[in-house]
Amino acid sequence: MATFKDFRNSVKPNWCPGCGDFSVQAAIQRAAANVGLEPDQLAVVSGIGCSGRISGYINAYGFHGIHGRSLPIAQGVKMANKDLTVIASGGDGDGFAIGLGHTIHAIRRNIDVTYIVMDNQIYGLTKGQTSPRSDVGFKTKSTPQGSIESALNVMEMALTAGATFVAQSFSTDLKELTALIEAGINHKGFSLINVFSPCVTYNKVNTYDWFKENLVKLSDVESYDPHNKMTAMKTLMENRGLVTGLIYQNTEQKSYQELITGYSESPLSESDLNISEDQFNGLVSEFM
Ligand SMILES: Cc1ncc(C[n+]2csc(CCOP(=O)(O)OP(=O)(O)O)c2C)c(N)n1
Ligand code: SF4
Repeated sequence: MATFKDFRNSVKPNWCPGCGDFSVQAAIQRAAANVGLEPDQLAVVSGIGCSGRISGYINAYGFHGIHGRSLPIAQGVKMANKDLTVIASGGDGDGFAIGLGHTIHAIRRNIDVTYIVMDNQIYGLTKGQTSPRSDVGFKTKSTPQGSIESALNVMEMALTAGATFVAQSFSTDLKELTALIEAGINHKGFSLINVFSPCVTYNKVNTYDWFKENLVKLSDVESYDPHNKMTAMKTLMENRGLVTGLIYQNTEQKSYQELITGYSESPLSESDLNISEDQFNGLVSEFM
């Protein structure tokens, strides 16, 4: 049986020392081993951004896609091979700016993909511009006088879009984050896990200390019920979205794969194409 070490490869991450994304990588590797996966049973698909590099740092199938498009690719992978566990990942710019349309529709489609967003409330790779998660007043190179746009409340947005699994964590809390990723993988449907993953180089406001002071752990909230959507929404609104833990889960709703008519029992990727080798090679050469 694989351990988290089997999900390591020889590529050295080039994230800045202290970047929150290191812990997210470790949590994915631990969660994959804890749920009993082998590396060839997992695909990690990512978009573009510092966080997007994560697909290259995990020993599994990996696809480093284009900016904001991890979810269309991840959904295609899942539809082609339903036996693979598919994780999509990227930054808050990737998923909540350019890729927001895909995020909303993947949520309401409830396709069985675990989406892990490394939310540092800034664009890291392009050297520090505001993201849709930046707070009002946040000063960056693109907003030298402070942002005048309000931050997107992504957890509330996910609830209203019909999400069946909504969770949030903090990258230093490896135990909680690993458990949430395990729960997301085991959830039969789309799971959104937003991870506060500080950018130590460009975001000097939302630092590790800032999160420690501001985050509320739902496990500390007496009798919090993650199966009650009204409670989930109220708790988010009362705490400015700054909560960690399993916020909401609906285990009743069927996933896309369970509902789609004629979806094959065996993975499409293993189906016989019923074409000759010459026809196959002709098709492949069209795309080369
Ligand atoms: C279509 C397209 N538009 C813009 C860019 C430039 N770009 C690259 S990464 C990025 C945003 C990075 O921020 P985020 O997604 O939050 O990831 P982080 O680097 O913070 O992990 C942008 C705007 C791009 N690569 N492709
Ligand atoms: S710039 Fe920020 S997000 Fe990018 S690797 Fe460095 S600390 Fe991480």
